[in-house]
Amino acid sequence: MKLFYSPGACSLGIHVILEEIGAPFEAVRTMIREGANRTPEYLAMNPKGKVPLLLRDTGRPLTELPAIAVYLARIAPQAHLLPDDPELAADVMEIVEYIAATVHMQGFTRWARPGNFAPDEALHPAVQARGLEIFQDGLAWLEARLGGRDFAVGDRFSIADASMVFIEFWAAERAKLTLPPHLAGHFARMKARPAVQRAFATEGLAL
Ligand SMILES: N[C@@H](CCC(=O)N[C@@H](CS)C(=O)NCC(=O)O)C(=O)O
Repeated sequence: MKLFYSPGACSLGIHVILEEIGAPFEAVRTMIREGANRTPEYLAMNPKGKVPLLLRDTGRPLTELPAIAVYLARIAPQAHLLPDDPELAADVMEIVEYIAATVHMQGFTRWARPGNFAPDEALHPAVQARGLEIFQDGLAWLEARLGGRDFAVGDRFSIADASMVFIEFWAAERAKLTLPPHLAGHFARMKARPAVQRAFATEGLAL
């Protein structure tokens, strides 16, 4: 398998999952800043021009973080990254989808890429302010949901925890926010995991 990632982008969540399951994969650096996600070769694989992109062993591309996360969890059942219990699996997906669809796309992207939402630069401060509000609402929901527990759902690491890693990273390192206490503890526990450390090291991110 090949993972196309940009350092510190949402692809970090998939990178962590790949390291957790321990399957052989190649991490292909695709710098968004340099437009590597917009070359004809890349667009031929992913016309959306986004990371993460997973090229399966069959050569078929797969996009969208929740879909890739579920795929990886299903092909590596021994890693137990998506619970068998439908109640717990639904709880995991509720978190993964909320992160992907709302906290990321509605919140963080508005703050980081206001031009995607309003071509008029005069509107960018307002777009960014609203994005930050949505992002912070997301952090508050995740904080309450996590409570004093070690993992997002149940008593073991899942694709929900991997998804929380890149949100916590963005909050602490990109937006320079102070993480609320439960998320701060979760982020620290995640960063102590060898798989997370390998993903950060490959992407050149400081722990
Ligand atoms: N809905 C997609 C969103 C992917 C996405 O927006 N990725 C960002 C990086 S975090 C990206 O590739 N941006 C490049 C661009 O918009 O040019 C998913 O969940 O995988």
